[in-house]
Formats: sequence, C-alpha cells, structure tokens
Amino acid sequence: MSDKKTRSQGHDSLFHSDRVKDWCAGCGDFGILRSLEKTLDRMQLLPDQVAVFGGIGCSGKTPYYLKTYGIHTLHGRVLPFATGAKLAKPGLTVIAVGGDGDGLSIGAGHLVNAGRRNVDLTYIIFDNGVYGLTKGQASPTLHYGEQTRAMSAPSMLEHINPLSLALTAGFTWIGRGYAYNVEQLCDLIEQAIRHPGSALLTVLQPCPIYNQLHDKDWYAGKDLGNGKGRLYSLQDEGYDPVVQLDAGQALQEEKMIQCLSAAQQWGTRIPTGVFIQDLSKPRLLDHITQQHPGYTSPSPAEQPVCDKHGRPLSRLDTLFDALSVHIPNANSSQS
Ligand SMILES: Cc1ncc(C[n+]2csc(CCOP(=O)(O)OP(=O)(O)O)c2C)c(N)n1
Ligand code: SF4
Ligand SMILES: [Mg+2]
Repeated sequence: MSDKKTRSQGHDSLFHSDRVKDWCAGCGDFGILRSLEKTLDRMQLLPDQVAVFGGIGCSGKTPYYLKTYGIHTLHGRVLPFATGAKLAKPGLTVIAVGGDGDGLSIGAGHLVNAGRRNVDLTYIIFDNGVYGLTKGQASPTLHYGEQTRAMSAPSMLEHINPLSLALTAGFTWIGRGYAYNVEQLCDLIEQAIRHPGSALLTVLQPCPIYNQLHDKDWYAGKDLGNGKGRLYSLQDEGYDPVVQLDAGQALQEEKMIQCLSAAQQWGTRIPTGVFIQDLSKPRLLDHITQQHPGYTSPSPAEQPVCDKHGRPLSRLDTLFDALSVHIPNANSSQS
C-alpha cells in the first residue's frame, strides 16, 4: 500500500477514506465507521497492517470507507474470508464486519464454526433488526411480534440472540456496543482486537429508515419517562467478564452462566460492554504451530511461490508423499 502515513486532506485519521459514503442520514453505521477509524489510530496501527472484510448489506460497504486492505465479500461468507486471511498472514489485524441478516441467517453456519476455531480475529455485527439494503425485511434479531415499517404483519418468528449464540459457538470474547456511543465503542473495539482469540462484538445500530421501533429515542428511553436510558454498561456495575488462563472448569462455567444471563436482558434495561473474555482456550494458530512448528516462519502469505523465471516452487508429489497416511490392513476391512 503506497503512502501509508498520509492522511486524507483535512481529516485527523490515517484510516479515513475520501470515498462518498452512501448511507442514509442519521444511520448508525457512521458511528461504527468513526469508531473504527479512531480505534485503529489510537492503537497506532498503519493502514497496511489491517484488513477489513465486509459481508453484503449496508454494513458490508464498510471496507470501501476505510483506508486499509479489504474485500467486500459474498453474502454470509465474510468469516471464511477473514479466517483465511488471518491464517495466511497471522501478523495482520483482521476485522470482519457485516449485518445481522448477513451473519445470523445466511452466514449463521460460518459464525458457529468461526467460534469453535477460535481464530484471532474481530467480528463486528451491525445489529439494526432489519435487512437495510434490501428495503427493511425482518432480520433474525427482530423479536417475535415486532413489526417494522416495511413489514405487512408482525414477525411470527422468535429472534436469535447473537450473544448467546456466540457463547455456545465458542467465541472467547463477546461484547455489545451502541453505534452512537463512540467513546465506549472505541474501547470495545480495541479490547476485541487485542483479545487473543475470536471476538464477537455486536453493535446496536439504529436504522432510521426501516426500523422505527428501535431508534435513538427508544434507546434513550424517552418512552419510559424516568429520565434514564435503556442502555447501561456491565462494567460500570462491577461485572467481571474474565476467565483467566488457569481457571478451572467450575469457574469457566460460572462465567458462561453469568454471560448467558446478561445476554437475556432486553426491554427496559439493555446491557452493553464485555460479557465474557475467556483466556483459557488456545487459538487455532497455537494448535497449528504445535503440529507444524515452521508454519509462521515465513507465514503462508510470505512464502515465495515461484522462482525468478515464474516457475512454481511447490512440488505436489513431494507434498502428497509427506502428508500421506498409511492405514494398515485398510483393504481387509472392506466387504
Ligand atoms: C446470496 C444472496 N442472497 C440474497 C441477497 C440479497 N441481500 C443483499 S443484502 C441482504 C441482507 C442485508 O441485511 P443485513 O445483513 O442485516 O445488512 P444491513 O443492510 O442491514 O446492514 C440480502 C438478503 C444477496 N445479495 N445474496
Ligand atoms: S437503510 Fe438503514 S442501515 Fe441502510 S444506510 Fe439507510 S439507515 Fe443505514
Ligand atoms: Mg441489518
């Protein structure tokens, strides 16, 4: 990437892109984008040290709007791209972004499997309760009985809770932020990036065009008439999410139950912050380097693939010989 320390004119972030952002006025996506810019600056990363992968949806456009490496991938497929990039070049800071529809319906299988792999990446779900890009159909996070602007009838389906799904899938860092609380969101994004393992950060993201139920005023609790907002920070109330490296199973289960219980809260009080951080589980890269000690020296993305004449350096026959498995009497068990 050329000119990696050059800021866009008149802008304070190294990661700011001059591209026109075609999100609607007031969209929560702007708050998430700004938080990403600010956090990457604060962590003193450079644009060529970061790769951002987007799903399909309004949210999926984020990689275009950040000056980093990035790919606008396929609907529901952002996590396989991000996983591949991290395994190919472990030194890269890898962030996957996408909508609640992208990640929790068509991409739900990938979400579950990314959790169990515990790959060192950050997945940010923009949770607006609708399919914004395709004109406001209900997304999996919309609750049973709710009816947003573009729906002809209330939802007949129960919602999916991304936090409890992520917990059971095996994500080792799970958090929730709010798109208009940039200060807290920056803090959460930084923690998610620094976490050694798979981090899922779901961000409550008002979509003022299609979701009139969960707008800025609703989150601010204006309808409650008690002068308090709906959102509160778990950490402000002394909630400790950390499972230490040497925690035993009992403590780990205790923290999982605590996380599940907090994830269930919704309505008049909605928790934000870190729900769990489990430091006791090895990452996929730890397993890989244990089996293949030379895996990161150099990493797959940094290995030469051809000689100076363009001839491939890989010898597939040698590779197959090295990886072949001999099963004694394999033929005798066949009927
Ligand atoms: C395979 C496939 N199916 C359907 C679509 C149509 N489509 C585009 S975006 C989208 C949903 C977007 O919703 P969400 O992920 O919540 O993102 P948002 O727009 O709300 O940010 C759908 C169904 C598609 N692009 N590809
Ligand atoms: S449709 Fe909703 S989510 Fe999409 S850009 Fe507009 S306000 Fe944002
Ligand atoms: Mg959405």
